Amino acid sequence: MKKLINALAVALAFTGTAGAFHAVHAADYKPRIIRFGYGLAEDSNQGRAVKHFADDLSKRTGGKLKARGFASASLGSDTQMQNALIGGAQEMTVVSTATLVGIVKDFGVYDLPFLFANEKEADAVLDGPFGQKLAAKLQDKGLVGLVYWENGFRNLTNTKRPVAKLEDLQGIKLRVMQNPVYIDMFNSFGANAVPLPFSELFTALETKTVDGQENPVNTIQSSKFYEVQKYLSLTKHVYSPWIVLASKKWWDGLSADEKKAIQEAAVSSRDFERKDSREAAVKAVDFLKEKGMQVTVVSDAELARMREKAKPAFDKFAADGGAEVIKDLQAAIAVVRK
Ligand code: TK8
Repeated sequence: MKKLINALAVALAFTGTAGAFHAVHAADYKPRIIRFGYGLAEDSNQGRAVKHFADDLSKRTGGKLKARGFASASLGSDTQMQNALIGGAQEMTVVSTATLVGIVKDFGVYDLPFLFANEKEADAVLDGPFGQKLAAKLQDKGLVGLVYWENGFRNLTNTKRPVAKLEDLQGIKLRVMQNPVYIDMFNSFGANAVPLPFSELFTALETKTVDGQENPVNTIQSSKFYEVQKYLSLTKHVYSPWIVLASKKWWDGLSADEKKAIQEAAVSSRDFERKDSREAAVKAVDFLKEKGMQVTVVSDAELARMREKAKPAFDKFAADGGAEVIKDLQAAIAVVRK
């Protein structure tokens, strides 16, 4: 190493040109600690992907940029972390896009039920112009949207009864994300929708403040909801994205090299996370059965009824300023389906 430095010093002394200087230009990385908060357990698809991001970023920057993961909402719920990022008190987070509606209303569009037919469609739309344009709307609000991760298709759990059809949901107190589309949708299904932050969900289920909830099977596993929930219905009613965010206040103070390294590590984490989540989801249903959950596969005919019932939620979102973004999303999906 010393030899190399000497050789470079000699080369520089001899040439002294800007060109030679450029050849030894070290990337501009300052030692930084990045607090990266997230809602799920460390041992979850979210936790594994945060770790992947941290390792990847450290490798790219010779250990200068260190992301430190804070699991289980220890830095706050999704919405609290969003506000901490806006204020500059926290550098990064990953949250459900559904919890961003208080900041950019259009994010509610992803929550309309039965939009994406499969993960491939979701990836193409989220990574393509539609997803990018929507993420860019966060900039004015103090957030930088880096990449989308997969939370996954959401399924229902509860303690009351197996849910095989709409009528079975009648009167079930169901925790939903703090988002009007979810509230309207589940109320229209006959449930009693109770908006709560995810960080309060396990306790709410345990104390029977609510009877049920809905989340992807990976989360039902990693958050141990099987300990407090008996019935699982495979409804796949919404494909739910997560979005990785940086504080704009903090981001604006980074060098171009630092931004580039973070962006590249974020893309790497996205590819890792989607693959990892999909592999885990294949095994999760069997795991949940082994833990004693009773699994109901909801028929296509019933899912079509649910879709029909959710129409008022669609219409309300459209009437509330969402018509344009629904149209754009449907057009983007149509392009992928061609
Ligand atoms: C974790 C949440 C979670 C989401 C929810 O912080 O709230 O139900 O699905 O993944 O973002």
